[in-house]
Amino acid sequence: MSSLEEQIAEVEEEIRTTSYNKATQLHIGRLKAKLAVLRLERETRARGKGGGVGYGVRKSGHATVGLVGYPSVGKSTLLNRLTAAESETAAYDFTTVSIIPGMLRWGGASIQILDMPGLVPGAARGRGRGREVLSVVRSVDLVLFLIDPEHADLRALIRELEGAGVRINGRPPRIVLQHGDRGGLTVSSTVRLTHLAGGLALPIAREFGLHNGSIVFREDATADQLIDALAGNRVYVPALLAVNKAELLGTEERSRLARELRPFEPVFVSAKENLGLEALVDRIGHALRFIRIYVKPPGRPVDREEPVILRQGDTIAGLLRRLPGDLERTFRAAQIWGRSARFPGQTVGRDHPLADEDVVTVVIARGAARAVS
Ligand SMILES: Nc1nc2c(ncn2[C@@H]2O[C@H](COP(=O)(O)OP(=O)(O)OP(=O)(O)O)[C@@H](O)[C@H]2O)c(=O)[nH]1
Ligand SMILES: [Mg+2]
Repeated sequence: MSSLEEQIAEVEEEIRTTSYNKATQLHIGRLKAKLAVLRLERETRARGKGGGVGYGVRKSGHATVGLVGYPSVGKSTLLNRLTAAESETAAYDFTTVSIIPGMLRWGGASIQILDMPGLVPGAARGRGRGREVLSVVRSVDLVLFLIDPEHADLRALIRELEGAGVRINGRPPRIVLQHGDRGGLTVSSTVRLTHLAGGLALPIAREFGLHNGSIVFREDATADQLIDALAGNRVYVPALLAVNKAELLGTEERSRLARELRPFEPVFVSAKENLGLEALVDRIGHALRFIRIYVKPPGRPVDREEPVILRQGDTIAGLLRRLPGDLERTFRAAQIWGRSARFPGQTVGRDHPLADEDVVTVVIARGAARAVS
């Protein structure tokens, strides 16, 4: 074990064994910050070694889903059922040793599913193919956790992702940080702070080397949230949960598992017996929040046959990237009809967020060749 690993293990151990109360609050906050800084250092070193770079898979389709679970829960069997992929499956652990992509159609959208090596505790330290899996997880649009009745410890899986800076089903904390050169550190808030009242934020910020500047809380954040804001490299990924090998479960066992797994609402499936897969695909499709955009070329009717598939939150800029021609350069404005329009035919710019079934006409700069045809 390198000394960095030892330091990480020591701090983890101290956090685990210190009981949390008013008197230890400050100490624990500082320890958590220290741990986060050490983990960042580990990431930086790992990147320096170039580990896992060749592991990258080309993303394709309209969205990418990563299959995450312990070894042998049936990830590859599921991928093979859902797509035309042929990922090796076997009754022993670590059958899959690289990232295997498959493609799934849902409505008009194509969804890329990535089968991955099984995740084991200690993945963030580089156990198994952990580091590579975690780096892929950071880039997917949705995580599909797969567990089975014998490997049902979802919490430990989530902790593993959290240790690598992945936040499941969360959103970034509403904290605004500003670095300065001098004058010390000021903390202010637009709401009443209960978790970090009484200057608790300062020692945490110092662990990250933030000594000058300001922290503005726009929500009653916890120490963990402040640490996330300070670390700055967190990714926020939505996730679904499926329980495989469900043909082995009776009704009672299912309800017990479902209770334990709250707030997740697991989909029970059997990849082997082909059960529950349609429901699972529907959940995946909905979770990805696709929207359909119809293009109306200037002076011509709307093309209702082939919508452009985007995702909720995407803007005109995202649409331009999907259309043929050099629209990103020649774009002048867009006209829109539909739910995102304040009035029919509203003129909007690149930053305008689109809604499902909007109709869009792209207006290009005069003199530029007509690109939308
Ligand atoms: N009973 C039952 N067994 C299944 C089911 N799905 C997969 N299996 C079996 O579980 C074993 C492991 O399946 P894999 O698909 O290789 O599992 P994996 O999660 O990809 O495993 P790793 O690649 O090693 O991480 C195989 O023997 C499968 O036949 C299922 O729905 N029910
Ligand atoms: Mg596999």
